[in-house]
Amino acid sequence: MSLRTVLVLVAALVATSVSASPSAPAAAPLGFGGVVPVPVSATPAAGVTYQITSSTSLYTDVPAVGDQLARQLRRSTGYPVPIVAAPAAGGISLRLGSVSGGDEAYQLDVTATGITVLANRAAGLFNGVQTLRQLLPYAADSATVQPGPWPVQGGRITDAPRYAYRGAMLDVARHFFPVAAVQRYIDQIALYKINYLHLHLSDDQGWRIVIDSRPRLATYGGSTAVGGDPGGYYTKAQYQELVAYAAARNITIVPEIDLPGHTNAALASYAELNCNGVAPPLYTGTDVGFSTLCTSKEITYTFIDQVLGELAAITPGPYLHLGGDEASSTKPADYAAFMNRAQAIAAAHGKTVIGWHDIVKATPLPSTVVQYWGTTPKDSAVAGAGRKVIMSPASRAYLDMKYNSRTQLGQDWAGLIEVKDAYGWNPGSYLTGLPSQQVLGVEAPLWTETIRTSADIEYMAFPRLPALAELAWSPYGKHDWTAFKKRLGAQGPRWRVMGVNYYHSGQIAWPAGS
Ligand code: NGO
Repeated sequence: MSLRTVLVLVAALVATSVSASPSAPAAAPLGFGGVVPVPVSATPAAGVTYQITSSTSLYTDVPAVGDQLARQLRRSTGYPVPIVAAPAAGGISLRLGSVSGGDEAYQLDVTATGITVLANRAAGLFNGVQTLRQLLPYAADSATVQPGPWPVQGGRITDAPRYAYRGAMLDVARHFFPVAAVQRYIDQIALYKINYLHLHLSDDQGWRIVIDSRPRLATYGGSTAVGGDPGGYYTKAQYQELVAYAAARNITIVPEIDLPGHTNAALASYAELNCNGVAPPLYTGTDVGFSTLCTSKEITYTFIDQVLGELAAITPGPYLHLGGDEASSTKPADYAAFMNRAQAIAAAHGKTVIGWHDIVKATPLPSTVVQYWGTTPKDSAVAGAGRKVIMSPASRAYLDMKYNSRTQLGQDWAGLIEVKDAYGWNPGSYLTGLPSQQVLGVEAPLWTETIRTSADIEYMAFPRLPALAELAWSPYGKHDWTAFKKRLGAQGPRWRVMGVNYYHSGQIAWPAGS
């Protein structure tokens, strides 16, 4: 036997005895310091650790929520994680009960002998599970079996949202994203307790939802995308599949039909919608403000009634978004009269209207929600409208803005938005003169003129979307850039495991290898 062979054998023996030794230090749990959005209160129990093992079972009062967690744990740990009919000692329990803070609140208790998530409603249990996922080792988010171990920091977290509306928007009109791509994004944003996904379903460049009474909208109006890229549209069944997929992840779909501008795809599909009765060609550029429905024709309102009626019928959520932005080819008086009628039509179909903030130039219904997308905090018309407001200031919340001048994707008309800029504002006091109780929440829109793939979506959304999610969820008293940077960095290894293509911002100290 050569000296080299002996050395290799000795090394192998040492390695075996070290890994088999009962005194080897247990892997440290991640701890409570890496959770985004930061919880209202998180109290670790020093030295207490729970271990997920091959005998861990799961009890749940809400099967849909428990099944998702069990499936994820089975996938990555390889353990059976059976769903049991009664809470078992040593297991994980997701239980309905009473906690303070409303439907979305939860309490998470981790002891050496079990994990319990307690909530008033399914939504709260789902939120608690998202927090638990972030306490698990990164490998728990893997799609394949990993070696473990699976320690979880002991202690208690109590949590509830600051705002009822925590949104993301995906523009599926400028570029079309198939069902699977939208589902992938839903999975990613659900981890950060986003509870609304606004789909921008129509614009000059494409119409993306089947309307049975107006079939050419999808088949012709949906055939194009920016730059001549492939078009596409959702059948009603596919849209409903998305609604259900989102609902299972505590996310309500908000469909948008942008009116009366941003309508070239509709105008091209039906000549009668044009004042001159002539259909324009399909459009694949990126200009805005050139198209308008013919506000003086009665057929226009029949059309809107058909579209909104069919859309409302397949949308269980409370909102219909009517756009209303950049209607610069519509005369101001026509715009106001048109938007007022459009709101009444949406209301007649049982839905609450959301409009981009341009809608304050019409007469927003008392229930209409105004979505602020400006770049200056001094917008007195919006602040003074007396309506609920969703905050999406373009210079902070637009995920299509570049991070810096070298960013390949995106635009810069509202400025460059590094992670610190996305995080560094208070939605409750941003708009001068808007009382904080009028703020319904925060939404992070992703317009897709330059965005073509899931990898592109992820690069623009991560890590800014979690920053905006924290503004929407966490109490402002917890707002702290230095602490947030650390929490955000802790997401990097998880995104790597999940295959999320994120921007490695130089502002964040990403853990090695992430
Ligand atoms: C604007 C415009 C959209 C663009 C987007 C690009 C709103 C509400 N209307 O935002 O059509 O796609 O900017 O950043």
